Amino acid sequence: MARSTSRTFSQHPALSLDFVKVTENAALAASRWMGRGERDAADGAAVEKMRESLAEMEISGRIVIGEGERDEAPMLFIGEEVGKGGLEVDIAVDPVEGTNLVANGLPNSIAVMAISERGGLLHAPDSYMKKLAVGPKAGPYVHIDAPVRDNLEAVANALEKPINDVCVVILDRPRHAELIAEVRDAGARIKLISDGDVDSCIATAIEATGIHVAMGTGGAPEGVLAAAAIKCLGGNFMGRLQPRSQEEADRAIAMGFGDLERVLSIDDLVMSDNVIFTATGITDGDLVHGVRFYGNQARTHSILVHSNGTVRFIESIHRLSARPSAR
Ligand code: VTB
Repeated sequence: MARSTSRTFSQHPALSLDFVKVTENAALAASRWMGRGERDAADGAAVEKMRESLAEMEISGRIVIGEGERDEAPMLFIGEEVGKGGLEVDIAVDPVEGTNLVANGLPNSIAVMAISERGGLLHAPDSYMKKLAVGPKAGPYVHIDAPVRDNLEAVANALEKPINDVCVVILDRPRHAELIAEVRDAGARIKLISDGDVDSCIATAIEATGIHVAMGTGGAPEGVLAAAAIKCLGGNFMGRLQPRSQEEADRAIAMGFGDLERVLSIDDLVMSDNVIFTATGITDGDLVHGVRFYGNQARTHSILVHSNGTVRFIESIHRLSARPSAR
């Protein structure tokens, strides 16, 4: 029977575990493609499983961040309705965050999903976003428009560390040459990543990952996904759209972004206080382990964060003989 739509997530604790199954299934499917050099196949497999799993859920879900527009994406397109009916939710997905990482067997690829009540997640255009992510302690002391050195000093102070213990994650792209030079000049450490900034942004908000700041420009939809988790974790995330072309700028304006220069706070990106975020590792990463196959089983590792402040790391063992479709 469909659940009442007037309830919230907190009244449906079991639902959040169902969401984990969705990213687990996507990660299991994508992991079969690890290192095979076929990013689209990895993505396709994960998308299909994610959609199948969402279809089983007692939700009236609407995809607000997905695989693209209806005409370019056969599944999990923006606006697609998912679920059997029930709690009305908006859903942001990235079935494989880091398709190149999976294709090359590199770390930090995850299957990701954020869920909120209707209207709770910014409909980010498929464009770039300048990002700044930090954890709860440093959260109040940084600003995306502050000089890099000031932000890093503020983080070091908040964490009671010397600046040369602070680790900043940056996507390894030519567009970040100046940023990298500024971070080095300030004396902080850098971890350059080839892809997958959602994982790194979230890692800033979890102690003992060894990652304290994420900076630079990456995908805007990925920014909303990361912000959803960071909001639940009490950290801070700020963004600013960075369209790559006039066409992208026009599109953003058509989607309702009046002022493209505007700083997007975590509450602009994630308007709801009622959010669930889940990610399952495909390859090993800073947040979670990747899928490991052994015997006739696969082990997945996921993170589930809830806006009530609970963070769960979930290790699941899947008997593959009982899951023919995951083979
Ligand atoms: C960004 C980043 C993602 O792809 O979207 C990047 O946010 C694409 O950037 O995490 P480039 O156009 O510079 O390659 C990811 O790394 C993976 O989706």
